[in-house]
Formats: sequence, structure tokens, C-alpha cells
Amino acid sequence: MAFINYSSREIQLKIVYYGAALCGKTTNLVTLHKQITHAQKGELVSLATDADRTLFFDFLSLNTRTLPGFTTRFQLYTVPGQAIYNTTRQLVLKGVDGIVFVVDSHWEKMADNVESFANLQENLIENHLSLVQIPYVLQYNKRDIPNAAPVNYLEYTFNNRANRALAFEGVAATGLGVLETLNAAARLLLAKYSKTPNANVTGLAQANPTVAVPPPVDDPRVKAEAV
Ligand SMILES: Nc1nc2c(ncn2[C@@H]2O[C@H](COP(=O)(O)OP(=O)(O)OP(=O)(O)O)[C@@H](O)[C@H]2O)c(=O)[nH]1
Ligand SMILES: [Mg+2]
Repeated sequence: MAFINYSSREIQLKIVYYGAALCGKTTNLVTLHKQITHAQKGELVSLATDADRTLFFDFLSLNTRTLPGFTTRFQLYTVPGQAIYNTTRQLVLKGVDGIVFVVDSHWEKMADNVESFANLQENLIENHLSLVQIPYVLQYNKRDIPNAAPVNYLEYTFNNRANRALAFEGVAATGLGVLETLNAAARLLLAKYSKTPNANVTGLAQANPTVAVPPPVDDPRVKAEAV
């Protein structure tokens, strides 16, 4: 649920990266942390890891000035993908505004991906939520591996519905598709909250959701804006 703080003129939106173990959720946040300009990001916090496996969650906060007069703070979380940490996944989903579901393109990981997508929907129900109301995007990650499943197969498996979700091919390890995925999720959220009649935030209706998250640091537009 979006959190609006009128005194600090700040809107907080929570985006959770969800997906099977080792699909690349943490790598997405690590890459984003590298790509986004210093002025707009907080520290990347990884709470409890064991040999690079997430045991609790990762957290990265990004500030943007998308809505006039307000700082929009996107709070990005990852869940631990390993099956045994389901209670933690349920906790991390609390108050979620948007979801990035990361699919591992490995053929051998299809069953894990499908199970994780079903687990996401079950855990949303536990939180009295569903994918009907929570904006989400798909990221088909690890497109660089030699035995990647074809995108049309992934589309058929994870996106075969009347209301198709936005889907992006990614190589989180190198950055391909990482910012695009986050931008799409951010735009969906801003579009959703701009339409909320009782959001009651000056300027929200004029929000320009096309600049949700700034381009990478080496983009001259960012340098010009960074104070
Ligand atoms: N080839 C390739 N490897 C990737 C890519 N993205 C992530 N990886 C690798 O996949 C492994 C797992 O990545 P993580 O980001 O830790 O996966 P995770 O989803 O956070 O895993 P859990 O925390 O256990 O749920 C690491 O060795 C990454 O370097 C990618 O796009 N291509
Ligand atoms: Mg992780």
C-alpha cells in the first residue's frame, strides 16, 4: 500500500522482486545499484546471506522526482527464492505495491519457475492481495545462457492470459533489460496511483509516469540534473 507522508512530501512505493531460487533477483538489485546515479539511491542492504543465497531479503531505496512537489521513493525488495523460506516471502510481500517476477530462462528451471509463480499467487492471497490488483511485470532473465528456453515458450507459460503483463528479456548479470524492467513496474504504479481518486496528492494527476526511474549514471541528462 503506497505510503504518503505529507510533511516530508514523500510517496513510498514498494516493489518486490519475486522468483525461483537463483533466478537472478539479487543480481537485478546489485546491477541497479551500480547503474543508478549516486544522488538517487540509498545503500544496497542485503540482510543475511549464505554463500550469496538470500536468507531474508535485499533492499534498495531509489528517490525520483516524478510527481511535482513530491519525492517518490521506490523501495525495492527481493525475496529468498529457496523453498524453505516461505514465511519470509510472505512477510516481504506485506504492503507490496508492485511486483517484478523474474523467470530463469534455463530449461531445467521451468518447474521451479512455475512453482514460484504459483507460490507468489498463494502468498498474495495470504496477504489478501492478488495479481489482479497488484501491478506486475515479468523479466525473462539469463537470456545469455546457451540453453535458454525460447521467449514464446516463456510467454505461453507465464503470460498466457487476456490481460497480458509487460515482459522484458534480461541479462541481469550485465544489466540488459534491468532498468527497463524496473521502469515498467514504476510506470504501472504511478499510473495506478495517479488514477486513484482519493489519493489526494497535489499534482498526482499531472504525474508523468514516463520518467519514473532515471537513466543510468553515464547518461548526460542525469549528470545535468544531479546536484
Ligand atoms: N548467465 C547469467 N547468470 C546470471 C544472470 N543473472 C544472475 N545470474 C547468476 O545467477 C546466480 C544467482 O543469482 P542471484 O541474483 O543470487 O539469484 P537470486 O534469485 O537472488 O537467488 P536466491 O537469493 O537464492 O533466491 C548468480 O551466480 C548470478 O551471477 C544472468 O542474466 N545470466
Ligand atoms: Mg537473492
